[in-house]
Amino acid sequence: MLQELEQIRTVSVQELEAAADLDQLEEWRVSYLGKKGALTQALRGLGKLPREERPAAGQMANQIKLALEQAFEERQEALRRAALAAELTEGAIDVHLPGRAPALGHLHPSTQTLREIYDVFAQMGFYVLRSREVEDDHTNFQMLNLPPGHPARDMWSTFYTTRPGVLLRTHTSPGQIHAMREFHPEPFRVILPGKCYRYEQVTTRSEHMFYQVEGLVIGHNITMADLKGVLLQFARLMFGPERRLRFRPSYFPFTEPSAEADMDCILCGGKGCQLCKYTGWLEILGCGMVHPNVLRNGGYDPDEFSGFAFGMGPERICMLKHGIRDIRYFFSNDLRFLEQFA
Ligand code: 2NL
Repeated sequence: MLQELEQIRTVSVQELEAAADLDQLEEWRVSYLGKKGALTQALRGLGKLPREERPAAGQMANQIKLALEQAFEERQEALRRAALAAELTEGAIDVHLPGRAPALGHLHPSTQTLREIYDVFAQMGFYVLRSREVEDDHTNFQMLNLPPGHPARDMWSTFYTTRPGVLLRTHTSPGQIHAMREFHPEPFRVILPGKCYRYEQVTTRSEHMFYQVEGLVIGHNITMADLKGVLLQFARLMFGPERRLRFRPSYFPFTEPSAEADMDCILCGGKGCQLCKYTGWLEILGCGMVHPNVLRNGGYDPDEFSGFAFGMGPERICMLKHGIRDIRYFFSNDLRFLEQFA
């Protein structure tokens, strides 16, 4: 019996040290200290021993029981600590790692160009106004000296809605009508940026949605000289202090006379190159003196007031500035293009 107990002591201590986790430790506890465990069985077997052997065996069995219980608790404590340490290491955050930089967005190239344009005209005292994109035929065409059937309406391929007379504006000019009706009879100068829509073939030079910036100045004794001075200042602030402009006669129904403004080529300075198609000039905007009918429609007496107006495409301005060859890059959301403006 004593030998048997000694055997239990040796083997159980070895096995206890081999228990690698709390599950194995529990198995160990059941197999030695549990109700059917080896030591418990041995203690039960004491009664069957001859009377004289009982005290020594009983003492030893109790010693072993106490020793094993203590060893169990120590091992349990050690394993618990190890498990906690492992958990902390696994889930640990390494505060020394460099952070992940958040992806910062930036303004769209059209918006950046618009803001450069606002800056230039703000310096010359222009307000920036905005107006609706869904218009009526009356304001988009008729008030701008384009009555129904007027051949110049062919210049604007229009997106009509299912409601008669309601359309997507083809230019920002209807916003200028709203401006005149709000400001009259006071003189004013505004620029009016915004999206415009045209039902036409998309090419490298034209989109069905694009921005326009229109300017309008109404006052007493406003002349073509004012128009030329303002637009030259615009070209120089936008493209460089040496820029020159030339004005070519043109036609718009809402201005008379009308002109196209060309700027000397920013690449070759007028000598002729691929960018200016060997003309030395780049077309940057259309302009003219406000037609008397349009002044009248806006609430101004053409005998007392005069004004000039101009319109430009910021995408075109941006393309010239950065040598972009295809307008479709602007609204096709290709990040390889857009991120160059970060
Ligand atoms: C172009 C030409 C232009 C205007 C827009 C305008 C507006 C009113 C009265 C008179 Cl309310 N004119 N706007 C005038 C001349 C040219 O735009 O080629 N834009 C891209």
